[in-house]
Amino acid sequence: MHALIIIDVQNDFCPGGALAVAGGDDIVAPINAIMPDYDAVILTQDWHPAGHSSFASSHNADPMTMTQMPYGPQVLWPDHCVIGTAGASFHKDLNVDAADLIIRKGFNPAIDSYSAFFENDHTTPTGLEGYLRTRGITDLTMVGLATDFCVNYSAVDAAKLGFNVTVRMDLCRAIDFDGSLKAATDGMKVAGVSL
Ligand code: VGL
Ligand code: ZN
Repeated sequence: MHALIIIDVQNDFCPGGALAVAGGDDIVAPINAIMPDYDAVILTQDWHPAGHSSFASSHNADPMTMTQMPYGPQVLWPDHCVIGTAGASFHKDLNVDAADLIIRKGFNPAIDSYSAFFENDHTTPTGLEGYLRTRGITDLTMVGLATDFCVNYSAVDAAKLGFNVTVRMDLCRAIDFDGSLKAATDGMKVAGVSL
């Protein structure tokens, strides 16, 4: 059984959004087109309470600077994907109706969650692993935003958990902050992810 996991195709990560990824909206139509090819379609949704600890505004810091959290280094982002806002909604053209499951992440105020499987402490699970295993899913194809953050962390965690993981780089777009795209690509290869 093979699932398509569509990471964070939300307005704030598309052009015009708070944390816009260049070309983020280019991937929407081709992602819709491949949905019927999979046994399951899963969407993830970045979903932060106002004042989230990953927001630069919560630290009186500039966006795109680093801070130290109890769980390790953390990029401080512009406020984005705040629960219930238009920025947190899926891109209007994404075929949300085709999804079997929508998994939200990042709602714990104290911990960011790039990965669809674990929060950034690398131990708090989102529950997605159990969902996939109980549905007999062994193979995952990942697409979405952003290549170097949420797609990367999700793909590496999935590979570590023993899933066969493919990332469709043509259906992802990157933030590419401070060499993050190269680091992510290298890290995914080392983890055994097919790119
Ligand atoms: C993401 C930064 C902060 C992502 C989410 O979806 O890649 N990046 N929150
Ligand atoms: Zn976020």
